[in-house]
Amino acid sequence: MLKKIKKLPYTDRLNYCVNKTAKRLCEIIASKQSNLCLSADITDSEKLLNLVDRVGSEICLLKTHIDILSDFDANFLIALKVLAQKHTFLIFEDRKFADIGHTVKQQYAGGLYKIVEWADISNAHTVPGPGIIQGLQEVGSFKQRGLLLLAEMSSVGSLARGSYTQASVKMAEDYTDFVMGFIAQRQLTQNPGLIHMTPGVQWHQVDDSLGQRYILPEQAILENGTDIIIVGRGIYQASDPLLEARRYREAAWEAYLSCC
Ligand code: S5P
Repeated sequence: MLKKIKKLPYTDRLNYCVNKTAKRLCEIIASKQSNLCLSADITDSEKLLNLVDRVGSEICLLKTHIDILSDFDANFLIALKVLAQKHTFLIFEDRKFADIGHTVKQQYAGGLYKIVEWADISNAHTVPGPGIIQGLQEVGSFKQRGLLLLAEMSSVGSLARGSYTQASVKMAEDYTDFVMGFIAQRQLTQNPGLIHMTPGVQWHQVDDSLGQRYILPEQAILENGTDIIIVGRGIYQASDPLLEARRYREAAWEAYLSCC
């Protein structure tokens, strides 16, 4: 018998969110009835923009890996922002910062990508300790950005588990004005103001050849209690990405509603 985790509707959850981006995300989720994040791991900017325009109606959040684009230029970001407005979704740059505060601050604000200028959300490993949050916050809170902590990973043999995961939860709870939630495989805290996002979600495969492990959308939400599913290859490699995105959105939304 499946043990369901109880959830509040997103319209109520936003009242518990301290971080402004988390609140905004809850509003978008509720109005679009979508707790689906597309992981658009595409290396050609035109193909990426076409994909996002096609499936934008289905997603609350778009996750990018800006450094895999082979033809990056600033116009790409302008076009991406136009699509984010057109379809009403937020942008999450999956940068996975992992250095000391002083260094990540420069990586977040500067370099080629100037992530803080355009990404509503980014994420960080907790391995360096709370200094990484403090460094990113010095840049990000000024623009009311949100940070996700990688408390767990989807891949086989991940070291992010047990006391590491627990310490990451404590770190999030100490910085709720900037940290808006987690990348994790399951719900880690009862605090409804922190949002859990789960990658490694797919219907058609259980793994890939490089350690990725997949669970089903229903499993992620009903059994594991996550809030948002992150789907990449399951959508952009489908013969009809829009249809497939719609199926993931509907499944994830129904699953979430049944927990409320
Ligand atoms: O634990 C993790 C954390 C992340 S952010 N496992 C992951 O797979 N990811 C990211 O989610 C990964 O970098 C990739 O962009 C996406 C999963 O893509 P898919 O094609 O396997 O769905």
